[in-house]
Order: sequence, then C-alpha cells, then structure tokens
Amino acid sequence: EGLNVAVVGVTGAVGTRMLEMLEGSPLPVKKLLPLASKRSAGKKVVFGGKEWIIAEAKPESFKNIDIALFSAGGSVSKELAPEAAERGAVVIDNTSAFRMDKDVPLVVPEVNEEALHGHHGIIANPNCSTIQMVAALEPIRQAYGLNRIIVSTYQAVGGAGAKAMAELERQTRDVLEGKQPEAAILPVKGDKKHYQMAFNSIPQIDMFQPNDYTFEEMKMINETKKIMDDRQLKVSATCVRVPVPISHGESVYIEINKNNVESSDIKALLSDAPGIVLQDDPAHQIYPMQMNAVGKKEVFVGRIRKDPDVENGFHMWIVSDNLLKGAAWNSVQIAESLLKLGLIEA
Ligand code: 11C
Repeated sequence: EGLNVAVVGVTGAVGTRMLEMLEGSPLPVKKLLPLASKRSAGKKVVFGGKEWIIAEAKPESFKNIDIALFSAGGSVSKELAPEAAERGAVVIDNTSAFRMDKDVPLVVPEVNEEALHGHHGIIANPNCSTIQMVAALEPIRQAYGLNRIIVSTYQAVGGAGAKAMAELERQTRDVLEGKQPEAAILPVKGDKKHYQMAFNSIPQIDMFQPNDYTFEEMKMINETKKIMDDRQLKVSATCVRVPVPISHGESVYIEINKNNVESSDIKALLSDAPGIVLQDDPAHQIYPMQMNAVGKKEVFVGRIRKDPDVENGFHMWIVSDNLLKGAAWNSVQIAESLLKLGLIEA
C-alpha cells in the first residue's frame, strides 16, 4: 500500500518545493527517496515528520520506485530519466530534455490531462511561463476557440536559479551602497555577455536561436501548440527578465474565433475555472501582482479587456509563482492525475 516516490534534485529551488507540494497532497507517499548530486549525499531532508537521507542519484536508485520527480537540470534527466523508466518508475520531468518528443506527453492537468494515457514512462512538465499562460487561456479556448496568442513576459529571476537570485540581491545592495555591481550570471550563465539585472529589465531569457527568438520564447511557442494540440494556433512571445525574485507576470493578447464576446463573458468563464483566481476590479485597483502570488498554487488573471480596434481581440495580465504552478505544483498535480486516471496504483 502506498507509493515510493523519488525526488531528483531535492536540494534545489524546485526540489524543495516539490517536497512541500507532496506533503500537502493526498498522494499516499509510503517511502520518499531524496536524490541529488554526490555533493549533497548524506544530508537529510524532513518529510512527513521524518528525516530521510539524501542519496546520490544513480540508475540503480530507481528500483521499486513508483514515481520519480526530476528537477536537476536537463543533462541529469537525459541520463537518468530513461534509466528510471526502464526500472518501472513513471518519470515526471521538469526539464526541457524530453518536452518536444513525440512519445512524451507534455501536460498541464487543467488543459490536457487525458494526454497522460499515451505515456511510455516519461511525462514532461512544461516551462513555467508556458504553464501559467495555457492554464488561464484553456477555458477561453474551450468556449470560443483560439486563433492567436501574442505574449510579453515579465519573468522572475528565480527562473534562472538560486544563484541568479543571489546575484540580483547583491547587485541591488551594491547599487544602493554606491558600489559598482558585478554581473556574472544573468541574463544567461552560458552566454558571452552578462548585464546588470538590478534596477533593469533584460529582453533575453536563455540563448538566441537562429531565427532571433530566444530559446525561452521558442519554448512558449512550441509547447503551447503541443499542449493545446493545435499546430495552426498562432503564437509569438517576447520574454523579458525583470528584477523580481519569484513569480512571472505575462501581458497576453489573444484573438478568439468568435465575435460578439465581451470581456464580462471572459471574466465569468475564468471566475469558475479550475486553478484560476480572477482578480479584476479596476474601480478598486484590484489586479494580480507578482509579489502577492509567491507561495500560491493558483494562476491569477486580471486586467481583462477587449481590444479597442479588434472585435475578437482581448488583453489580459496573468501571474503565477513560477516555482509552484510553473514547476513543483504542476509536477505533483500530474502525479495526482496519474493516480486518479488509474495510470499508477498505490
Ligand atoms: C526561466 N522559464 O524563467 C525559465 C526557467 O525550461 O524549465 C525554466 C526552464 C525550463 O528562466
């Protein structure tokens, strides 16, 4: 009785939140296997009122594991996720390693839970900025059809990892103290140039692609089409990093397939939608803000209004905690869906 659950990358920003989300979930976790790199092996985590010792993640770690949640970077997933699946674990992978593979479902439960039926041992958790957008747009797509999405993001530094968050903090302090801030990580650790993030916005998230979009922008474009299962859907994205520690904001413009729809209709739909909180009352200055979403599992939507010149065009502002719905919570939610659909047995 119960599930044996491995968490790979358990010491990271997402890994620690995976434990929190698992703890709050009705999933019957019998045994936790916290896994990380050699450096963290031997340290302990507390889960379910007990201490569990972190082990180094290796192929043999996954014997007798029912669910393996991965969030230790793409190269670890590429190496170990197939090993885990081969040993009978169902992998829920939070990296971009397998997202676009044909045999790997890319799942946001509010949108395409049924895609889980097609899994072959590995399920991919989408990119954080994609998840919150599709979760908010799905009820609109179901009601009216969706023809086009143009999104501009205001993404938290936390998406680039804990070291990037520390860099933002350091730079902010240095600027306030009149010192020259140093930039060594942002916008992208692996790229040639680094720029000051404090008191600035940077229109580059991840590496540039041959078409002059960044990889983050291409993820939003390609993942949205896959999750919504619509290759004809027009999607374009501009991804911008802002000096906010946690929670992504997104200005989203959509064109629906129906005329004579009012913003009040869209608000009514979203006020009833699963996982969505409508915060939209301009008269009282109510709208989602990034700092208020931190630590919350929901996706917050506001500023919904009709385009003044386009009959089927609407604008909105979508905010969510990138480490929860954007990562740890969506992964645990996928595990809950697997159990609900009978795709794993407890
Ligand atoms: C960021 N969205 O904000 C990225 C982080 O593909 O899971 C998540 C990367 C991913 O930098």
